[in-house]
Amino acid sequence: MTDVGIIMGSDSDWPVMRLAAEALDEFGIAHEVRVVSAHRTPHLMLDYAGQAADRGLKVIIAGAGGAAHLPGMVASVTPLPVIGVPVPLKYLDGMDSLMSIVQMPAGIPVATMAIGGARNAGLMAVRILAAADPALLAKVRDFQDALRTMVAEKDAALSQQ
Ligand code: RP5
Repeated sequence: MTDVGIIMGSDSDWPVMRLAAEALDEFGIAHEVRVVSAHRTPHLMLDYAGQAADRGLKVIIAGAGGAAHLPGMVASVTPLPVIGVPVPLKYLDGMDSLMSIVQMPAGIPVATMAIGGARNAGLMAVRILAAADPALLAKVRDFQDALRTMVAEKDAALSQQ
């Protein structure tokens, strides 16, 4: 069963979006990866968003750059939670992508990550799934413990300087 759909407006987004896939892999979450463009393949986008829940997906991670309409448009069609990733492009440092995704009208939520924040998108999807999965929730707790340990070790190393 594939739980998470990772979609992006172009294969040029993959160097950023692969971080979401890697985070899901770390937690053993089955996912699919597709290029679905709001502007170049609008009918495919509508089909994908319209069928996602019935196909068994539980979360969609959508990344796009520039005039990044993909996450919001997908969220307007699917009842699933949509996590948006603003992909930084050559100009405007990703601010255009962020603004295109974050300011959604009331009623159509998109959980917008930081510019280039695909790893957190993957981790957010894990947390959403973990809310109804005690075994996965335990893995999230272990992950948090590992972060605390990592910081404590760095703190100890620096304090010995
Ligand atoms: C957006 O246009 C895509 O998400 C991508 O970030 C951007 C540029 O696409 P390419 O011209 O690289 O295919 O829709």
